[in-house]
Amino acid sequence: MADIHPATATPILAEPQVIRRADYRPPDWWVKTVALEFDLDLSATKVSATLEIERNGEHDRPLRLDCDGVLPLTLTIDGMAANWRHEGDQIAIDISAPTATVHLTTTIAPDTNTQLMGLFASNGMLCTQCEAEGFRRIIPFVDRPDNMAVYEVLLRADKTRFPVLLANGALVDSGDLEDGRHYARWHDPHPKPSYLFALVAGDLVATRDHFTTRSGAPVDLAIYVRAGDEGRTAHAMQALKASMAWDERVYGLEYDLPVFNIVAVSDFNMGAMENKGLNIFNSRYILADPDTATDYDYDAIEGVVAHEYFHNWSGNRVTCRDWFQLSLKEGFTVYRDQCFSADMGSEAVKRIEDVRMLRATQFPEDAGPLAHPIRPDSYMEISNFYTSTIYNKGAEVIRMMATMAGPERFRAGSDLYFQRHDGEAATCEQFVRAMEDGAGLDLGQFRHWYEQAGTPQVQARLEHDADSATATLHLRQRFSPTPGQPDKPLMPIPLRTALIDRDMKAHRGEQLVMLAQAEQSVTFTGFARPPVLSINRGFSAPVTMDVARRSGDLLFLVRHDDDPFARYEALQQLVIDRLIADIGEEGAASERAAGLEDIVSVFGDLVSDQRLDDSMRTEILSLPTEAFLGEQMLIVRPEAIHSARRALRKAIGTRLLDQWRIVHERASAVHYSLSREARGARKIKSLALGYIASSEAPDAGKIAFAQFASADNMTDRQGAMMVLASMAGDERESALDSFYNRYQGNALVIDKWFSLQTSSAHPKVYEQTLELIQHKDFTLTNPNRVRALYWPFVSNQAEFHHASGRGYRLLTDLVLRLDPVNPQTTARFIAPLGRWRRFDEARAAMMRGCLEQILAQPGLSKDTTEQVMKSLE
Ligand code: 0A1
Ligand code: ZN
Repeated sequence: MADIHPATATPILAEPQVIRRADYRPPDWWVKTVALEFDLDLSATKVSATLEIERNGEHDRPLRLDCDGVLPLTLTIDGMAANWRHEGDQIAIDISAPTATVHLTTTIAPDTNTQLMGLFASNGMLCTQCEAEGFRRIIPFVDRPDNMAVYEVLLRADKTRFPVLLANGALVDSGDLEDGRHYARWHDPHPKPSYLFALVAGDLVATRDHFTTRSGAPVDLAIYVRAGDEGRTAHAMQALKASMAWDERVYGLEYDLPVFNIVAVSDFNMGAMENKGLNIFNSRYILADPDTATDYDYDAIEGVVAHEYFHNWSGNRVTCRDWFQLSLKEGFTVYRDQCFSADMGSEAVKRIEDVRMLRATQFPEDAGPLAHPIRPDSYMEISNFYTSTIYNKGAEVIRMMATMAGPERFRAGSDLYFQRHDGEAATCEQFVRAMEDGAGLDLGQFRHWYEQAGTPQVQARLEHDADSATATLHLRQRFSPTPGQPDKPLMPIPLRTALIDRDMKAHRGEQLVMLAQAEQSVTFTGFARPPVLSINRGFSAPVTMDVARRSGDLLFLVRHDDDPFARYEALQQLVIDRLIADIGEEGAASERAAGLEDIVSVFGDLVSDQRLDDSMRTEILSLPTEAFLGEQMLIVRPEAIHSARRALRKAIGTRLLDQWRIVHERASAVHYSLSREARGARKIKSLALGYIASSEAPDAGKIAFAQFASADNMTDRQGAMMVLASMAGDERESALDSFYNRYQGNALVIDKWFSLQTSSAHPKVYEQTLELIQHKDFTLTNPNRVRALYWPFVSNQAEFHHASGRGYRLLTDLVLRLDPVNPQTTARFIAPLGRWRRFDEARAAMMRGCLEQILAQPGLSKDTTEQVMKSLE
């Protein structure tokens, strides 16, 4: 008689293992089809699965199924009860036939699933998150992306509590059952990996629309939200339709199912998930109306909706062979969504935003203990590799290929990639090969971008020879060691370059200079006078540039460069140089004062420069963050950075006060709309308000409060609130209270209320943060709320790195409390402590002490353990 093991609640405990890319082997058994039946219930959902499996090649190895906290209650092979045994975090079953039907059942408890992986409950609804390894928390399975199967899913549930039942693909049948229950059967014809499986059950309302693909196929579109939220889905729907049309126009890619469903949930670890035909979104990336969402939120929604939609091809039709290839789908899809957003709005502003994000998140990651290549070599917990490196640097690597190929050849490369690999689980190497063959690029040396971590440093110097009327550009590339990679091969670095004539204030055309050697020189002819170097235009390569310049060149570029990114960059560099000199008290005081004059005067010119639109103007006139300034220093000095930046803001605010007032008034007269002009006006309005406040003008609080009180949209309200939150006085308290009361019950706006306070420059921000942790609306079970409170505090450099170490302790306390609830979200908070090498000895010792304290916590999750161990190495 077969031994049927009872399911147990005991987790399978295995030592965290290091998984290596070099060890990849295809699975021993393929699961070809999956038939799932769910009896859905918040506390006990019963799952029954029938899997058609097929031996992969000649061998006698057992079928191995991955499990996480769930074991089969019953298991049969071809109708006969079967034995299974534990092997680490898998179960193994001996099977003699080459093909077999596996039937198994499990029971799971969604309402205690606070990790939000697998099947979980959120506000009374049920939904899944299976990427990367959540499916194994529903049933034991060959839970790896190279196993692609066809799924049929039958959902049964109480009709009153769960009137909506959704899964991947298309609805094939539905109806009522006895006892107030009902069912829905869904079929997805496209073979897919288990990480793209999804189901949703709940009391939801749908906003519906239609799209007809360019070959004439009709698609029903729906966005499901909780009752009451349906008035906030129009923008997301608009973005979805625009994305569908854009992918047809730009990549020739059409949608491939008769339905496309989106569901918004409030408890979600990440932004959104591209499950085939059933995207599940963090509600913050769906819900928007002018009263509750800022212009920034509108853009984020457009970008994330597009990102998930684009995954239908770059991710779903062509998926990843293994998780080391994650950037194959993520880097490419981020690049695609960046280009989409650039097309929908301003290309120049979008590029600046993307580079700012890269520098704020990816550069520090690449310079610290968690640095890894965009195609990593090993990991312990794959959830830790959904990083800015995989996503944003991954996108930069694709962008470099696009720059080298030009639009037409790049499209030929991507066409070939989709043709060759449609329906497959592919690798980064296959993408590169398709680009070589389709776009005609030689990417031999370029492959190093996939292999090595760290941000390359490029030094540039322009040498002029009056006799020969030539200018020679001398370039060098350098790399700093990163964990496990002490020496690095050279990489080809595409640098869009122009030499600007000092008299004409123009150049004769841009050139793509490929820096492929350690040192390289390029000579340009026909320059009687030394031109001004404009390099890495549009940020064509994700590198740091160290350019030897004559004094005045940066000012010249701010005024005359025709590349908007280069213009922005020149002013940022000017400001950074100024601040770093102030912090280090470098140079004579008189020189520093002259430098300040230059900055104030160029800011003054740009405030009213007719060539700039308000959105671009705001980008250019925003100062670099304290954290970014810290990145420029070997040892970060938080207080000195804070006061130098504050002093510069004050000087710019005070000296240009009249201009800021004029801008603020001008922008305040523009009525609310989503037009570019109106959005630009709102953006510059709050920037101007910020400078007015920095000037410490006596009426600043009054102006800010007036903007707050008269605002008819969230952009203006939040912009004013940000300024008020950093001020002392009644206006602050009264605005915060009125904001809270107005939006009580709207979780996304209450998130803003938390963030506004913990990001402020108020002298009591630490004490206020402690109070907010105790607030009745704070909870550890909602990732948005946790991030809303803690991220701004942790990113507030001067506060988090307070010399007493209190900021570190506050974060450590969070980590220890959150880890048992939600390890994935917890692990993301380790990186700020991992930057200890960049701080003075006293701070470094305290940061390390906190990491050690975390590591000593019994039962610490694999996610957090990996990040802490790497941070201490
Ligand atoms: N593939 C998604 C990101 C994602 C990854 C893991 C998740 O698990 C919690 C959720 C979402 C994307 O790139 O949009
Ligand atoms: Zn993605």
